Amino acid sequence: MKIIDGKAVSLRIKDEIKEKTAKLSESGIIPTLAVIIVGNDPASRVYVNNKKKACEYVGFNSVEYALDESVSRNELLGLIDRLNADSGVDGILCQLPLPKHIDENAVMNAISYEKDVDAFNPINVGRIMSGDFGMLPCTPAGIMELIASTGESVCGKRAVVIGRSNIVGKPTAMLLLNADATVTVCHSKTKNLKDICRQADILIAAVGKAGFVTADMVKEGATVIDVGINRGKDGKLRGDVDFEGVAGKAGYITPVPGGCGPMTIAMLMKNTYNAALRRQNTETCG
Ligand code: L34
Repeated sequence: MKIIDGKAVSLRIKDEIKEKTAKLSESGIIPTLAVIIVGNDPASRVYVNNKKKACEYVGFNSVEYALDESVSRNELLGLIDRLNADSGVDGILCQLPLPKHIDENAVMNAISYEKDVDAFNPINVGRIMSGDFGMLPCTPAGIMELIASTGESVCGKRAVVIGRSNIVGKPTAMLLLNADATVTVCHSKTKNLKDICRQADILIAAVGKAGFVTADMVKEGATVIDVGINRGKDGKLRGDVDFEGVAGKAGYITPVPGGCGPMTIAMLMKNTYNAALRRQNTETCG
């Protein structure tokens, strides 16, 4: 069994972006990410801070908009409109989850698709469905990088994704399909989940339940990607995979922390850099 080191892979990607950013800034363009955080969710605070640190590391500007839990939908949409129109902003990210009184879909719709570095806007979602992979959602793109880092080919392999969320399960299934895997998506209503998982050469756990995937659900030698980040009462992070049990059976496995989390952030840096490159092209073309 080999542990896939998400921290190391993400650092390699960030270092590449750092180098390219230094070159881009010679033409006067510093990639700029606007990060919106609403309320006081402690986990969101950690993730947003990690994103800001990554921006600093690669040489981007980041601007944070910390809004009160009670912010109205119109105030939030007004801020997004201003950021959409601000030519100095390349990427806009509104950290999820949002408070219940704000419709997340409306917010994702409002972020201009060109600045949508999460790729949650329906235009970007639709592009992925139709085979245009220009802007990829960060966690799924990070998962594909982690699989690629093993050197094992995805082509023709049987991939099983547990979880069908819009931000992880569904887009990850599309990316695996595009890489020529045979993909099955499982969820809470799936019958014979264990039997299906046992057929997976690549098993993606995006369930949101600590230790959900146990050794009896894993094929010998499978690549197991753990997307879960569950915070226990003791404050310790646990993935969706029972790491101790599954590690003995998997060929490759990602840890939590240090697996998909850092990769999500590295791919955000990549999307923001690419958005800034498009700004450079527009500016030089007048
Ligand atoms: N808009 N909302 C938007 N975009 C996203 O891409 C996200 N996501 C998810 C939650 N909401 C979002 C994230 O940023 C999950 N997520 C995320 C980002 C970073 C980390 C985990 C999840 C991360 O840094 N994880 C570290 C541990 C952090 C800790 O100590 O809690 C890790 O090593 O896994």
